[in-house]
Amino acid sequence: MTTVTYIVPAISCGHCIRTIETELKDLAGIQSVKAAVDTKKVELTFDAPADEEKIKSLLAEIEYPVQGLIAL
Ligand SMILES: [Cu+2]
Repeated sequence: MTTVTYIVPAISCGHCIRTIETELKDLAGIQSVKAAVDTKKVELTFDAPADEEKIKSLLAEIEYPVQGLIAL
């Protein structure tokens, strides 16, 4: 299992959080998603077949592009 934390500056309210969490949970392999308005971060855990490329393209498609990765 892999854990990543992304910076997603477009997060601005609870609706953004719900959209991001709902869309990402539909992606095969995603184990958990936690998005936060105050920090504009999305923390994810995933296994194959999900990978960072798929996650980032999905977020870009729904207008929440990833700006950076917070190294653990
Ligand atoms: Cu919003």
